[in-house]
Amino acid sequence: MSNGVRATLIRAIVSVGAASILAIVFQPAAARAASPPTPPDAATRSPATCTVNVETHQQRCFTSFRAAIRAATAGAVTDATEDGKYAATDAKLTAKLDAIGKSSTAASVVLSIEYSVSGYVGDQWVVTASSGCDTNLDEDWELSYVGDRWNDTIGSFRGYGNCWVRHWEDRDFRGSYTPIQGTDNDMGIMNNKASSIAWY
Ligand SMILES: [Ca+2]
Ligand SMILES: [Ca+2]
Repeated sequence: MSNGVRATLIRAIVSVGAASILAIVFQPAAARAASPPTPPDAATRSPATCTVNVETHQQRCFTSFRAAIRAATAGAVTDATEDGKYAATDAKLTAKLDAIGKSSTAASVVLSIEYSVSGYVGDQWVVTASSGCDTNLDEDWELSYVGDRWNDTIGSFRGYGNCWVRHWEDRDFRGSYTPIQGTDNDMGIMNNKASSIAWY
């Protein structure tokens, strides 16, 4: 084994060790029981564009991101892009979803949009609720399991309204977790690992 290979191997081992220590140190406070979301009927389109409601756990998949956003906002936003690529960096869409998220009269609000790939690309999963997040950093909504379709796939996300988001490595808010963030285009060691999520 050359010195270069050995150094790389040692770095890899140290890196894994650090991740394990993080997993041990950052244990969530409590596990909360809830049934997982039901699987979507048509999530095979690529990229898949689906919605989930955190209260009913109902998932629906759509033929375009525009249609998904129309449904997620109960018809309030009809002009999102067709494919949803980089939607997290779309200032006009962000302003509309932020306003709906902070509204007390909206029928359906978007808590966050989760992407299967870092950089806000890949499959899109639009998370909705009947109301948004408040301005206190207490927990407002949670999913104890993201469901088999989205488990270990999330690579980037953006929260809307007042919502900030935390992702856990394991279901029931266990294992390593991300900081509470408004958005993240690269989830680092938590890339493709999230199994439960909470919104604050
Ligand atoms: Ca996981
Ligand atoms: Ca809150």
